[in-house]
Amino acid sequence: MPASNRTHPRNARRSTPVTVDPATLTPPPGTSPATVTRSHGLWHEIVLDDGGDIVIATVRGQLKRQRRGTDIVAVGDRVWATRLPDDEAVIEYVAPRTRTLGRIARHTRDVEQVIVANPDQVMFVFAIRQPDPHPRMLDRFIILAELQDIPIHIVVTKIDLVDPPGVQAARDVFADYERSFPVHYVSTVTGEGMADLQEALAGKISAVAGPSGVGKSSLLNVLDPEGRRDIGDVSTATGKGKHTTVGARLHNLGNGTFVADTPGMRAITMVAVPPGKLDWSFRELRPFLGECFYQDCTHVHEPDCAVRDAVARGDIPRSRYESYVSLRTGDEVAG
Ligand SMILES: Nc1nc2c(ncn2[C@@H]2O[C@H](COP(=O)(O)OP(=O)(O)OP(=O)(O)O)[C@@H](O)[C@H]2O)c(=O)[nH]1
Ligand SMILES: [Mg+2]
Ligand SMILES: [Zn+2]
Repeated sequence: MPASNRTHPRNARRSTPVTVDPATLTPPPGTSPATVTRSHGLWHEIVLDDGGDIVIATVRGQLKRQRRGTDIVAVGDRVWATRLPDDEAVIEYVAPRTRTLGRIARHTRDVEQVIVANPDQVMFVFAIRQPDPHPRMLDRFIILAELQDIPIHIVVTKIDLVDPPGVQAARDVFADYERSFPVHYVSTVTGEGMADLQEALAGKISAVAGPSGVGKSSLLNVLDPEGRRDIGDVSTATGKGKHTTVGARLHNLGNGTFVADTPGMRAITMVAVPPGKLDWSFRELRPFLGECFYQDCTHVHEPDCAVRDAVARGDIPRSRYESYVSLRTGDEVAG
């Protein structure tokens, strides 16, 4: 929009003009870079790069009109803001996202719900007990991350609860996943595995996601004892946490390490996988795609299927293949 269009007195009063053409968008002069650590609808908590001050920011009205089809500002976003008195600020610019962990819009008119913006990786957290691991749910989480090109780690918590306690018994349950993903076995009670997890998180922005009650907030409390997080009580009759986390939150662990705690995710289990993307989103299948006799092979019943041959040889874990088949033949996946 040319400057001459900004003659309305209301616009003239604005101290920092915002360019409207997204192609030419750059942070307006005089604004300060920051990272969004909490997002609450109309207001956002941001941490300024310079000095690390935490301020509460609203979003410049003009920005709201530019960003459609997605959350305007989400936890993890890089923003540039004008500081106001009283630890307040106005967000003037949001950098394009490298990637997002979100609930995928089913229709083009749907608004994508961003859970965490710009994660370097995602840690999918499941407990070995209380609640029992749910591999089919994990498989759907994995699809979501694969579709959005987010490197995946799996974190198995509460390894103090298996008999005998420790890594070995838990490893048997997640052996198929170890073939394709880094799997970290931890206990916040004994501290086992926590150093290894810390190493995987160092210097990165990680989204931590998983069902309610698996111990996501507990992990954060061990990694950053100064932060105070609500820990749920899974001993209630429903098995659901009482102090369940509400809304994603980015925790600054220092040295460029950020970890986003997210509320227990059941909703993202309903993944709308774009047609043709399902087999690719199971990374174990990728080496064999395009090798089947039929070009449009679904790898469910066709003869001369390279995927089914690989399963028979043990080159693709059978449980992961069965998960693929149930999604391919079920009604939850379109195409
Ligand atoms: N035995 C054992 N219990 C744990 C461990 N980690 C967490 N817990 C317990 O598990 C329960 C749930 O922990 P939270 O950290 O609140 O779980 P959450 O994943 O943040 O749950 P939501 O916020 O509801 O998504 C609490 O009672 C914790 O004390 C662990 O390593 N071992
Ligand atoms: Mg929590
Ligand atoms: Zn096939």
